[in-house]
Amino acid sequence: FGIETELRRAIDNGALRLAFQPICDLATGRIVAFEALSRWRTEQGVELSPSDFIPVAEESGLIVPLGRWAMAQAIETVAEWDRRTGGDCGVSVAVNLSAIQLQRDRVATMVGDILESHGVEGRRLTIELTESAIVADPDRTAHTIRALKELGTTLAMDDFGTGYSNLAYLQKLPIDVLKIDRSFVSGMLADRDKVAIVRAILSLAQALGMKTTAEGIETNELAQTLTALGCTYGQGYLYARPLPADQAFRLLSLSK
Ligand code: G
Ligand code: G
Ligand code: NA
Ligand code: MN
Repeated sequence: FGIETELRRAIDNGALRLAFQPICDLATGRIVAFEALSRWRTEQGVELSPSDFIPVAEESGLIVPLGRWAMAQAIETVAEWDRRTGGDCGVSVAVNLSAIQLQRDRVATMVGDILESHGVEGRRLTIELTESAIVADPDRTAHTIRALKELGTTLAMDDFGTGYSNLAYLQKLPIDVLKIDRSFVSGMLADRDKVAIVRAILSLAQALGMKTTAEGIETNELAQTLTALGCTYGQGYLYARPLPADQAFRLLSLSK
């Protein structure tokens, strides 16, 4: 009923869009990737954020077609940017997978099929997972995560430090990147406790041979501090808001 029916129509009718937010190498300032973020403009003209409709999609099972749409759209966009560049456009794309998606063991097959049909290599794709996705069913997800890794994809742990998990999974799973949650990053310059948490995450990642992405960077001062602390990548309004695909490609072209 209601929102669920509308969401089903939105998936079928192309009312969903992806917005792309750049992720930069902090040491060089170069854009290395874009995170694909779903957007839904409803029939009433309201712009809904994923936190409004992903839970509805998960409860109704619509997360399966929605997830397939987002993955296909993101990979197709990179393939399109490659064509326009006349070769490798130089960035990868990051796509979010929710807990329920990760518990479906066919998700790796779905990703592999989409990569293949667009002729895009797995190394051009980062999968963003959350801790809650892993905790929900560790054995099942471990199997799926390894299958995704075998496709050559990069695995990033999103919202790191905000979940309820123990850290044993970091040892067991082939995680490449820890994304430091915005709640620790924004305001850290005026909060010693936040700095302590960020430092601890950076040191943990370094010890485990993982890279780090700081989310929610809004000022140059924050970017400089995080660079000095050894954080690998940065994402936030300082660089750009999530942008329509064409604007994202223009930004990429201008930054070369
Ligand atoms: O763009 P915004 O900050 O509103 O996104 C809110 C959250 O929704 C983000 O944390 C992001 O990880 C998640 N999200 C965005 N797009 C998708 C998507 O296509 N699928 C899933 N599962 N989560 C998404
Ligand atoms: O859950 P995830 O971390 O993937 O969510 C990303 C969300 O954070 C997006 O909805 C995006 O709009 C938002 N976001 C990205 N950069 C910034 C930022 O610098 N400041 C704030 N306040 N929000 C941001
Ligand atoms: Na994310
Ligand atoms: Mn995040």
